Amino acid sequence: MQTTELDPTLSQTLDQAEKAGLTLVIGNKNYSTWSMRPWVAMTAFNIPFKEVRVVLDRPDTATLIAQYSSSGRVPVLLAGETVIWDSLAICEYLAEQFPEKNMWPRDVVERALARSVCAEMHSGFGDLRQAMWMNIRGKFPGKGRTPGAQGDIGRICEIWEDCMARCGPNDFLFGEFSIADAFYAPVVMRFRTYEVSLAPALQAYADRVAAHPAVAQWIAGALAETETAPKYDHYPD
Ligand SMILES: N[C@@H](CCC(=O)N[C@@H](CS)C(=O)NCC(=O)O)C(=O)O
Repeated sequence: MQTTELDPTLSQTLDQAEKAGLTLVIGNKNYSTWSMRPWVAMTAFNIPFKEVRVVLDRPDTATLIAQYSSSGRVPVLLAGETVIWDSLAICEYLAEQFPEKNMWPRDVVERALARSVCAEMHSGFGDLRQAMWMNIRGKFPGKGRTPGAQGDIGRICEIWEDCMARCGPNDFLFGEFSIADAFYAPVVMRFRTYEVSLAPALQAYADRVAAHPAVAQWIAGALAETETAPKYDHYPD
C-alpha cells in the first residue's frame, strides 16, 4: 500500500480524524475522478480524515483495494468498523453525519436539484468518460470530441447554465460550494486538459471550482505524483 504525505494543514486535525475514525481510500489523484469527489467534499467542509492512496493500474491494485472493500473499487470510506463504498454513498453518509456543515443546499427544492445533478453525473456521461478521461497533468487540446462526448459536454453546459441562472453568476452551482460542485470538479479538470471552450459565465464557474482551496489542494497532489499510466498519458492519434 502506498500513502501520500498529508497536507501539513490537515495534520493538526489528525487527532480529530482518529477520533472520528474516518479514513478515505483513494486512487491516484491525477486520474481517479471518483476518488476526487468525496476527497474534495471532505476537504472543502473541513471533515478530518486520514488518507490512504492506492496506486491504480498496478498488478497489486486489486489486492490492495481488497484490504479495505470487496467492491474492488475506490473511493472507500472507513468509518470505524463501517465500510462505505461508492462516491455518492460516501457523500450522502457524510452529509448525514455532519448535518451542521450543510454539504447539500439548505433549501429542500435546491437540495433535490443538487441530488439530481449529482445522480446524473454519477450514472451518466459515459461517452465523456470514455473519450476524455481525467489526466490533470495532461494536455490534450481538442482531443476526444466524439459525437457522444460533444453531447455530454452540451448537457453539462446546460446543467451549469440552469444553475447559474437560478443562483447567480458568481456562485457555485447551488450558491455556496456543495457536494454538487465536488461532483463536477473532475469535469472541470477534463475541460482544462482537453481545452474545451466554454461560454464566459461557464468558464468563470470552472475557474472558481479550480481555484477552490480543496480542489487546488487535490490538483497540487496530482502534480506531485510520480506514477504514470501509459494508457492515459498519451492520446492516440
Ligand atoms: N461508482 C463508483 C465508481 C468507482 C470506480 O470506478 N473507481 C475506479 C477508479 S476511478 C476504480 O476503483 N477502479 C479499480 C481499478 O482501477 O482497479 C463510485 O462512484 O465510487
